[in-house]
Amino acid sequence: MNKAIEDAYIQARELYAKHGVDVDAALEKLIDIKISLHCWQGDDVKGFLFNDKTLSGGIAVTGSYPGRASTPDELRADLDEALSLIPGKHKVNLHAIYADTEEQVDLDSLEPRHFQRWIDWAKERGLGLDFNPTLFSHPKAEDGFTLSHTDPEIRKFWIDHCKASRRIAETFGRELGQPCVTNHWMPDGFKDTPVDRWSPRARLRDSLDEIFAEEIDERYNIDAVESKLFGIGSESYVVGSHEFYMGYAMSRGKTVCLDAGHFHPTEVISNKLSSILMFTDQLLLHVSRPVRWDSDHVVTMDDELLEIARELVRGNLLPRTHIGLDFFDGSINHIAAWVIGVRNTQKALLRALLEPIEQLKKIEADRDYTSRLALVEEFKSYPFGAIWDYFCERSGVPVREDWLSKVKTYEKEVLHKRGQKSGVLQ
Ligand code: RNT
Ligand code: ZN
Repeated sequence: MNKAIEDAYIQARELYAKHGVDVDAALEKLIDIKISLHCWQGDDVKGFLFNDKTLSGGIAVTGSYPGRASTPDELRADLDEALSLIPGKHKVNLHAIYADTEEQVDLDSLEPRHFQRWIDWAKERGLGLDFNPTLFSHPKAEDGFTLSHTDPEIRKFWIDHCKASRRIAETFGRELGQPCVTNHWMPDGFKDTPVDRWSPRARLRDSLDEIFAEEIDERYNIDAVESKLFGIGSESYVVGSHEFYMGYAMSRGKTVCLDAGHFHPTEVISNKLSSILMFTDQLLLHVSRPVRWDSDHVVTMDDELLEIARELVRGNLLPRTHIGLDFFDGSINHIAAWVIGVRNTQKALLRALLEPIEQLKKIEADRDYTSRLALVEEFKSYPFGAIWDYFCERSGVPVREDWLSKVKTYEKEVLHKRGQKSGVLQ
């Protein structure tokens, strides 16, 4: 243990202790919080299953930073690199198009064996896996509708895909000894104002009911449904809106997924956590950062991230919340994007864990709003950085920005060679 880091930690710990905050206990909690790293940041949401890797579904990646992963082995190597720079044991979130197989298989026929190499890789490392059916970037999703399509044949294809996905997820959960969260998101919606808002929603409800009718062991698979306000090409109407999925999840015992970028520009998800978890067992978060719209920027330590973390800690909601990241930035190093996003999420959680919550709650109950504001503001500049550095050092990962030079070295030694191999910037 580096002496300067340890000394700074001991000093900081004393400051927190004055307010009754047990820093060591906070670190014990932090080390147990799993973040799900979304594989799709590693390759600009292209996947491996099809030759035509044009991204559709109203989501977009901009940038052509060289060296993105273009094979499952490359993606796993990049994830290994990212995970070596992040404290703790985490999960990896796969999309169906990331199947690792030489077979020509369509989405409705995917089986657990097509993901065996992912399972083996995760098992070796003690990682969990999460899963997503991919209801976009496919000819059968070309006109912007999938599970709510007017054509029963097309609906059936996507229903079969989602059923196949849940079986794959169940296998992940059973094999890895920790539940897999399967998130259902689809782009269905209209660019312009619809005449009939009802029928697509009724069809989506029925398709989902058919998918979930198949018994899947809940110890291994947790089903989540993700709402959205609008997407590119679905600006006027999204079938799976927030109200739709709130109702669906509540009535069917499913898990709501809140994506930070899927609401009105000034609407925040932090204020929704205590309401939803008041009435449901679990929640899935897609931690993302909208910039003016659902732009899926890399997560930074902004006010909303801090507020999400505070809500989870103050309400003791962490045991019932699955935290996943969801952003895709092709303009910077793909691995750095993961590391920045995860480390920020962990830092925000640490800051929340270091607040004197009981003291603040009492002050608020006593209506001493002056002290509430004063203390919350003072706590913003308490030396959480010293605690974070100690946590990183103790966890055997780079302290502060030291991780960046590792990513730069990896870029030079591994990623640049990929670019050269194909002769183009990918
Ligand atoms: C899209 C949703 C969804 C996707 C991933 C790739 O708006 O946020 O979660 O980002 O499935
Ligand atoms: Zn999302």
